[in-house]
Amino acid sequence: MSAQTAMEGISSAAGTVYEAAKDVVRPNEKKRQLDAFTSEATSKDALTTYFGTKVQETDISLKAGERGPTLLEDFHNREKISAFDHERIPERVVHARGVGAHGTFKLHTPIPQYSKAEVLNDTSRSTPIFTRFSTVAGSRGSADTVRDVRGFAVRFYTEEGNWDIVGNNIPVFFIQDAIKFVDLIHAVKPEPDKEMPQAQSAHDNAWDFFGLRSESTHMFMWHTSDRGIPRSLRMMQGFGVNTFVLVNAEGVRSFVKFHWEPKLGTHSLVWDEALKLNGQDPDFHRRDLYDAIDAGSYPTWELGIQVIAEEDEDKFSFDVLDATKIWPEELVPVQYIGTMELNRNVDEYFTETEQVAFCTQHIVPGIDFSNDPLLQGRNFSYFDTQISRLGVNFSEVPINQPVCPVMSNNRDGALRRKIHKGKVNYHPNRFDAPHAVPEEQGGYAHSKAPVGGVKIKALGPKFADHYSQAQMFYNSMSPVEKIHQVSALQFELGKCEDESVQQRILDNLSNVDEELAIKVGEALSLTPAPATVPNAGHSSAFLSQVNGKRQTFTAEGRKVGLYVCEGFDVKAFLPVYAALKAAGVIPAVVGTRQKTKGSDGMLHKGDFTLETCRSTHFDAVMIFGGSGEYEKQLKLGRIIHVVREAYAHQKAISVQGQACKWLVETCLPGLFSSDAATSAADSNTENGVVFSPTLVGPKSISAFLGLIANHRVWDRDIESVAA
Ligand code: HDD
Repeated sequence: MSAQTAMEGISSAAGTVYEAAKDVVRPNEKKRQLDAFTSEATSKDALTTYFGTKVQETDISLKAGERGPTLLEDFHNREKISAFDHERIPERVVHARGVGAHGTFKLHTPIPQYSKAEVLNDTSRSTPIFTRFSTVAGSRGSADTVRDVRGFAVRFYTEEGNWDIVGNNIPVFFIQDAIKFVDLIHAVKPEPDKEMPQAQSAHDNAWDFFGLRSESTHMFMWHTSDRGIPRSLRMMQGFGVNTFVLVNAEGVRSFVKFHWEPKLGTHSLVWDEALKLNGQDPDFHRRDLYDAIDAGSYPTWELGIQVIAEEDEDKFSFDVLDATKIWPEELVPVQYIGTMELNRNVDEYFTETEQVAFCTQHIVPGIDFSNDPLLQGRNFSYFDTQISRLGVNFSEVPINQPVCPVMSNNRDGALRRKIHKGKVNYHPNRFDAPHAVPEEQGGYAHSKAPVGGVKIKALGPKFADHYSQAQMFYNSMSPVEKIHQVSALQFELGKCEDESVQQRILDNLSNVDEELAIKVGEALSLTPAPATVPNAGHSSAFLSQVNGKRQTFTAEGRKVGLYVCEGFDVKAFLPVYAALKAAGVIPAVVGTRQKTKGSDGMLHKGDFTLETCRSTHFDAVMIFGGSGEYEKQLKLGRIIHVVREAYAHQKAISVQGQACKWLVETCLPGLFSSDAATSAADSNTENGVVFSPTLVGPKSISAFLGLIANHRVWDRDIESVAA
């Protein structure tokens, strides 16, 4: 190919790809576009330098004699080391640790009454999606299961341009005004003197800030609830958090909050599990997402909207522009309008997940910004930060390119790829190229909204209420969630060293709930001040993960560890494996070795050994029996620990054959009735343990699936079992 042809290729690459993409099925648009930029080395490819010279030797550098000095003349050596030296780009200031996946969005309920956005009206479309989940505080290499808010950023590659909803798994934010974001993040990130602790809010500076800015109380109640340690990224709600505006074809504006509702329900780890997983599998969440997608168990979410007509904005006790407040679903129901499915893992982490550059300012006609004081600052910050991470031409990175045509008079800047032909780069010009587009033909026109007032550094009066929704959140929790919250706060504040920090938070907590503050204070040997804003007793039926109206209970997508030893009962094992798979469960076989001999005399390859996983990797465990010397193998401390730990983490357990008696007598003595292990009934269940002394019948399987679907055996007495 001549240089000229190559350049023409580059100059038209984006346009050609778009033209080609128009003719194919829509969900493939982004994939085809990315494929055009993708290369994969095969054994047929020659190794070359960046500039195409074939390389003869890449393992040994050029030297003056076999044992002589290395020569600078070796351009391949220098290029290789130099490229490596510059491999890293600045990690995100926040949300540095993340994982992304591709998917599609399909609308099922058009909303012309609220918005003229095509993506929210055309049900024939399948819009390509890229979603990135993240933690907030940790560095790029930190662990997944820390207590933190999770980022939930979704990009729609619409035919009208990119639309990004850059949200979290918690519907409210710590602060009300973007100017405080810098202080919030400085306070929460590792303390500046010793750069500790990593990926944790459990330190003086974070709680100092939360205490002094009581507007953060509502969000830290969510953060220290079970929401701060999600079971899976597939099992999280997502929220746009900020108030946006929808605009219909008549120009009528409505306030909107965006919601993502997971098909698998909203579930969490327990704290002991989260702590252990940080060491046992720091990639727990990203692995879980990749594995599920690879297994064809595609996670889905419903896109929901809460809408408040512009003229109704003053009808609520909260300010609709205040990001520290939810719009209770009792007052403003969520309307579900479409489904997002994540169905394709990335090919390369860096070029896709690391370089994706979300911006809250990426919106399309039919969507607009409200005066939410957090939002305008965000619109500035995201664009700005992408310039420092990726350079001013970050829009040309393949993952950031829209699937629709792009043409502007912006030029130059570092690493500009596109070669524009022609004479003009300004507007107006004698060719009218490119031309502005009237609103009725799809040009983005900012919606007409009245603006007034004097310049002032202040917030609306309702922003001053910092406690009523924090109270509502706590009041809405089930008893077990309240217990978790007390422990979480005792942990977080217990890690603070400055008593004044602890005391201020306790005093603020009194305004949420005096009893809560007293309980937390007990662990700190401190007494909270009496409430100045007593708990008004309001609650919402939609907030609890245990008994909330939004919750979904399903065994689908759950991981179950099937434990086998040498000589395991294959006849009992095979139907269970098949039944779990049929229910959408992801089973994993754990053996004492990589290959375990079964009762059929064959070697069966497992997914893990007792060394390579722990009970924490699974939602439920099942231990199989066998014949002969089998019981001896069950005496291994490691496998006994699997049962005790899973029991203490309130997980469903199933035992078969000899494992029944072993569980009752060796693993958990004194916790079961004497005939639990021997009763021949199909489906003999006690304390969330399903016993199958012979084969595992259909009733036992459905009892086990039912327990898995419930997420935890919440009423199990775990006091006597250490995890
Ligand atoms: Fe932010 C990243 C979510 C307020 C400034 N933010 C970032 C990401 C998410 C959020 C999910 C990661 C996106 C990705 O996966 O690449 N941020 C939120 C939410 C907020 C919020 C839900 C409250 C409603 N953020 C917020 C404010 C500011 C920022 C008020 C600044 C004034 N956020 C940033 C940033 C980041 C970012 C510094 C870091 C990396 C990036 O943008 O791309 O610009």
